Amino acid sequence: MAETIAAIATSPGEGGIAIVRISGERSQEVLSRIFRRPGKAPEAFPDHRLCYGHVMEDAECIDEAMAVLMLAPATYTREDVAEIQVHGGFAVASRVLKLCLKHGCRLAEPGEFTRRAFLNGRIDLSQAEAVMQLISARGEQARRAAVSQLEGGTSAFIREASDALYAIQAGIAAAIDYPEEISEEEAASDLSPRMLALAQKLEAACDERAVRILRNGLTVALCGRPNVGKSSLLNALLGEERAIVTSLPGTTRDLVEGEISPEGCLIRLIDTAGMRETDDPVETVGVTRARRAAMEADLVLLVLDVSSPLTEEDRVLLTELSDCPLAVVLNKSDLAPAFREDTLPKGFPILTLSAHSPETLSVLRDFLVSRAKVSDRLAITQGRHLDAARRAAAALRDAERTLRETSLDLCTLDLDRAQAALAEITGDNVEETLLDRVFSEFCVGK
Ligand SMILES: Nc1nc2c(ncn2[C@@H]2O[C@H](COP(=O)(O)OP(=O)(O)O)[C@@H](O)[C@H]2O)c(=O)[nH]1
Ligand SMILES: [Mg+2]
Repeated sequence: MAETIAAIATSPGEGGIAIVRISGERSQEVLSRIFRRPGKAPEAFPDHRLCYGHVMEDAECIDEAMAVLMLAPATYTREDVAEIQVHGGFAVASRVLKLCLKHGCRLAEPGEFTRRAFLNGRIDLSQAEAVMQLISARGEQARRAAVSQLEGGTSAFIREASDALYAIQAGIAAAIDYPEEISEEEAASDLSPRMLALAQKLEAACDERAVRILRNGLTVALCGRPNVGKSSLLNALLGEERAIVTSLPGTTRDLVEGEISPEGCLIRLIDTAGMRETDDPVETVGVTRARRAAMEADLVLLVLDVSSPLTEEDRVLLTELSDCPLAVVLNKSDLAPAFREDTLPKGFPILTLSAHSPETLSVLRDFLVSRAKVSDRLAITQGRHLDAARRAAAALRDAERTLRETSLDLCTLDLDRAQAALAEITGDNVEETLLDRVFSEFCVGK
């Protein structure tokens, strides 16, 4: 951390401005060497104030720019930080970065600014990860969850669990140290329910589906036999002609994807090849892909054409897909119906609409939103945390069993394991390798 690091903090490509960020002890010195303010001495740079000037390499002007020096500790990394705002575009920003490197900065690794914020104690590990989650958030719902984690939502939940665990560990230690005052039975009858309650609380916070939806959105596969209107429905939901629609069966042969975000909930729609027996080799691959998409989806919409009688293919699909999270869409409601809704098997939602009448789509949109919404009060919103919390809960259950069946002494090992798993989430005493893994997923400049 003794090194001063630099990176382009804005995304590559053309934009209004690009920001080159520097962090470390030499930030002020580097800034004063490369940034000139008209009529001002280079060393008299004010703290936390945006200044106008020019980025200079010797006598050459690289760009007209704004710069700010922020002295520690009130900075992102808690080190001295300098940021130079230049005109957006790769040529200018990379030239300024090169200039910083020439003056002794080292190119920052992915996530290194945030890693320093963590190592300097400004945020814990789950908050550091929230930064990246926030950057990659697609949709309002994912943004809200990331901000809540950044504000310490996950940390508070985990620290509370960790405190409860410390209290249990203290109870065990007291029983071991004072066997004449606290019998093993007394200790077990007091502590065993507390271990189970804590395990349960952690397990309840582990909502795998919610975590997946926050990360990827709700994945919805549009399935059905050919010509029922799957592609028309995709296009109608997207509001654009994404997939090819014709009256010929077998038009869609590959997966066609699109995204919508009604009410801030990201929904990934996947249109598939109509499922049928076919000799066409291309279509066969398409049908295999369609099946896989259905198996992997969070929700399968089985589209039926209400204007023609149910076919054997429809019935087979109804059975075949009944193991998936399924809803049936009765499409082409603008035409005269050829069968009645109550003749369908029971056990899944049925939505009637027409891909040709946009005003009928709101039922489907509302239904998708209801499936894509996750609780506002999720304590755990990331896969890594979910895995660690599950391990902590499992270790607590082991400890409880050991306490009942074996001995006080041995259960301390399980409790230590539980505590270590919780510490992985907040990043207390974690190993370098874990940090490397977490921060390698960051972008450079953050
Ligand atoms: N009348 C009517 N025709 C529709 C509707 N949806 C689709 N179609 C027609 O049905 C045919 C097949 O549509 P398509 O979207 O390609 O079906 P897919 O094979 O399931 O993807 C096309 O001629 C569409 O115009 C609808 O809601 N009402
Ligand atoms: Mg199609």
